[in-house]
Amino acid sequence: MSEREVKNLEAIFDARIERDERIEPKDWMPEKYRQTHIRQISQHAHSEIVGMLPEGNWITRAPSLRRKAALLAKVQDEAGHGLYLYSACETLGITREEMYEQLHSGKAKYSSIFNYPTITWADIGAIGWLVDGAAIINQVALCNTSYGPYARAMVRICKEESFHQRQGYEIMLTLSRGTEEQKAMAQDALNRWWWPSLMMFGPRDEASTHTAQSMKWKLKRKTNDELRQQFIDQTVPQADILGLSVPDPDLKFNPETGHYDFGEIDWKEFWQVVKGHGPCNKERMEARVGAWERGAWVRDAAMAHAEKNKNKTMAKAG
Ligand code: BYC
Repeated sequence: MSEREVKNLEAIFDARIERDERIEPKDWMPEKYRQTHIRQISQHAHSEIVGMLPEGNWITRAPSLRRKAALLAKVQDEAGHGLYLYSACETLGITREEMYEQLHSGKAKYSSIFNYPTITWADIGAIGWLVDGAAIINQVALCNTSYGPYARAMVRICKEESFHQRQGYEIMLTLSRGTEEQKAMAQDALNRWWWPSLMMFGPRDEASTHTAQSMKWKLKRKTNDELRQQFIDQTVPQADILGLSVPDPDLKFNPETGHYDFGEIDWKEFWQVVKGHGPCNKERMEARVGAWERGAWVRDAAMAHAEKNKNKTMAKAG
């Protein structure tokens, strides 16, 4: 294709984005748009799958049958979200195996939040309330993203995610209205999950490599800082209802801006975790790579079965 033809196609593409039209898999798109989407959607899928691990840790120890059933369903939903997202990403021309390889080799990232340990049952409440709460704020904005398969996956995921957030909040409510010990457990979980939850939204806008371009392509509808502020404004009043205190001495409602001012995030910790040196990075990767290796015989058997069926069908037809 000549340079002029590419320029023409780019102009048509930009105009479609401007008109808020959805881009579909067979449409022409700039190579950088495709690559950026592969990066973000696959990392999102990996986050869902790795995100099953900290919660999976509590399935056998949930305090009642009701709690266990709800947690099992939540973790299963997360596997489903991962699958929708891997499928959406495959429409951009990358295979599932390539995506797994990128995760297992450390080339692809996944959300920093899943590199923290789940020490007590209250952590399951805090994850639902804060982590799913942060995820919804990010994902509601993504329901309007410009790439069709990603936007449609997000609509479905958000519906399930809002249920996850409520089940987490209900755990926190029960604990915070329970014994002194239970309330202390809930406060401790909030203390440990608050700052990592704020980090989920990514670096400050001025330090974000991709935000400016992703906003132009309408992949991102809001910036990292805008979403983080929205999360804080929404969550602080919820902590008040629980009677728990947010571990930030600088947190204060600012009547002039109508938003909460908040303290400085420990960006050194954020980048340490992103680069693979968080408390559980090694453990999470070992779990994923181990599952892939242990599952080799299942994949081989499925392929052999498919091959056998294909031969049978061909023999019948022939
Ligand atoms: N953790 O230029 P930036 C869930 C990386 S799962 C790790 O701002 P971007 C759930 C970033 O990738 C929810 N890395 O990037 C599941 C980039 O590095 P690369 C997961 C991070 O993409 C189970 C570099 O830092 N949600 O809900 O414009 C149980 C510079 O950042 C993080 C999604 O994935 C981080 N927190 O913006 C419970 C949402 N932040 O790629 C719940 C979809 C940044 O150049 N993703 N980095 O090597 C997004 O919305 C965007 O990708 C982000 C980052 C806002 C996360």
